[in-house]
Amino acid sequence: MGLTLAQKLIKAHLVDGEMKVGTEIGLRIDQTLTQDATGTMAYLEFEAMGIDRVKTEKSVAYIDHNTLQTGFENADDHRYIQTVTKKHGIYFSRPGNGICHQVHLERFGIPGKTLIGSDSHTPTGGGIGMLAIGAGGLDVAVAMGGGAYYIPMPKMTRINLHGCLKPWVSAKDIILKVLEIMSVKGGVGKIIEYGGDGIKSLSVPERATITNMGAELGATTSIFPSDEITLAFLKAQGREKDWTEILPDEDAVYDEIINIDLGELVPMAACPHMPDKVKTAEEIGKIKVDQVAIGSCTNSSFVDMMKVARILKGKTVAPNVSLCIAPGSKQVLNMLALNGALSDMISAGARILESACGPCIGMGQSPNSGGVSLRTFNRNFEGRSGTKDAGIYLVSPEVAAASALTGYLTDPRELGEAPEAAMPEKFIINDNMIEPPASPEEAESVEVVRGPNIKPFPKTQPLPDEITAKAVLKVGDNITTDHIMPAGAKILPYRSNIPHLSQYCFAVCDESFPERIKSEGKGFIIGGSNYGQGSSREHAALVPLYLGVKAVITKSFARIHAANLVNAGILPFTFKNEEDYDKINQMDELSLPNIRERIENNEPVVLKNLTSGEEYELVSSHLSERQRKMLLCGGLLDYTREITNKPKGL
Ligand code: MIC
Ligand code: SF4
Repeated sequence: MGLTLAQKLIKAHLVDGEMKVGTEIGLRIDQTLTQDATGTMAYLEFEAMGIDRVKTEKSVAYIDHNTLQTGFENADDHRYIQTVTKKHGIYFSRPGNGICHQVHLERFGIPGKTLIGSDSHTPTGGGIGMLAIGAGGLDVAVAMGGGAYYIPMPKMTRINLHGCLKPWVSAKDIILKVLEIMSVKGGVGKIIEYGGDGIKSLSVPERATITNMGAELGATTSIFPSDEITLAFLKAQGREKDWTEILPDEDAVYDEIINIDLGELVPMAACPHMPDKVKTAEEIGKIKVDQVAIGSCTNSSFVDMMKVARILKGKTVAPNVSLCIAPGSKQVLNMLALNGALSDMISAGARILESACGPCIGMGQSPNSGGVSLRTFNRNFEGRSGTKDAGIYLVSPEVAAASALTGYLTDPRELGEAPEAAMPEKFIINDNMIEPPASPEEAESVEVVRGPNIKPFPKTQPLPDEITAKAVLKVGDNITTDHIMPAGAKILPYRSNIPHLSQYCFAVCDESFPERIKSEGKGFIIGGSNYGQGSSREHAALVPLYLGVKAVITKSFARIHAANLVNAGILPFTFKNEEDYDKINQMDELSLPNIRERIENNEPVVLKNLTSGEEYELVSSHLSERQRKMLLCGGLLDYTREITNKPKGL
């Protein structure tokens, strides 16, 4: 039986387990990436492991999220990351150099390699044929130290793209269509492989737009083959020697096959507040727009920006619209500056932002209250923009630029002839903002600079024999990590200060939660399905750990968050019978009797409701033996210390 593309890469990197769907496999990791909002914690964790130099082929730290410096905190964290990476063998991409996923694709990604990143959009690398997976910071720290990365062996989904896109329809519309078909939880436990004759008309940056938003499907990752299109991109980046052809076997077997006719797609948008609430631009109609934001790791490539510049050229942004544009990397921005496209954007009235995540993570440019904002980004969760009642629509660069001119949501086909913008044969290559690490000899004298905002890692404890606590919070379906641990300009500077962050835990759902759990001292969280989707931020586990959350019991989990909970020593269980979710009320007193013994012996887990006298069966079979051992120790750090006999360092 032939292998799929992803199965081939898994097989070539398998160091533990069997390729049996659902069972845990350990992968050798060739490359890692971090960004600054998750990086500080990841490097503190790496330091705590006591390893001198990274063992990966290439590890890169990017500064792209916390670029608004309204106080010393972000700048201090940048200094810490710059010095700690220099010391331990990691490349450092300076602030201003661009968004991690865009720059990684341009300068470091290699077809056929494995990459994990402490950011959920790491699958962007799948656009170049990498097996690129988003992970928690602690997992990235372990991989930098040479440890395997563990995931449940995913199912294989094949999406065949047929034909060609019509004018004004773009890669963003393809992934919005996939989201419409599969939903935000349709990709959980799956790798999505793209194929079919239609992929030949998609350049690497377009493919990367699609694999990037595979994160919104909940997929483990998404991947395109490495073919002549990949070679053309690598050549244009001066890296053709990094190319190898990687295709699936002709007789590969997939668990699911979806066919999409590209010629039938039209411009679309994901409506507030979920990326799968997809409608066509025509269906939504001409709603008035207050803001348009173009950029993010999804749609900030050179070709995206050129399309936008061509649409804006010689026109003026509508008076009711604030248009901001953040080109994805220094390479992109530089090329736009040199070919005059930047000038076209500025002349039209665009507000040019630095090459960084910016408004995508709520770092500035929050819309007006009740405002409508069209964004070429990938997430439109409630409150993520910084304005709780704003309506965020996710759109292609074409829809965004057209709407910025008209002032209302516009199907760009109304504008007449579509702009031509092709991938260049040669990108401008200037890696002067990427600092290589110190040599092993020089590394000893590198001093790691730590600012006062860096606070210790929350305390963990071995799993006790029994846990009794209240259901301090009950939430519904599709809770995102943005709900659990919001981001934005006010909070992001404190990513290395868990006590400070804890005041904002679940602020979007229930502002009184932190106080309530603090006064209880401990608690359980009850959640619906797809709990913890979205961002990979391990803070959504570390902050609950700090506040005393002992277990999270849901209808189902998103993959990265479930792993982060285990890494933090918090028990993640699901209900055997989903109806039991309805039987628990917030503040019921719950108990997990003999929990240590049950986890140790892999026995069924029972949850007692001491308030109602009921009992519910819970599922723990998704926990691997390794994860059960981790939970017994109190989390991944304790487990790693135990198996390597490392002293407690943090
Ligand atoms: C996001 O898009 O939500 C982020 C910010 O990039 C996160 C990482 C983080 O929270 O730091 C992600 O996607 O993992
Ligand atoms: Fe940055 Fe937004 Fe991409 Fe996250 S999704 S990495 S915040 S641009």
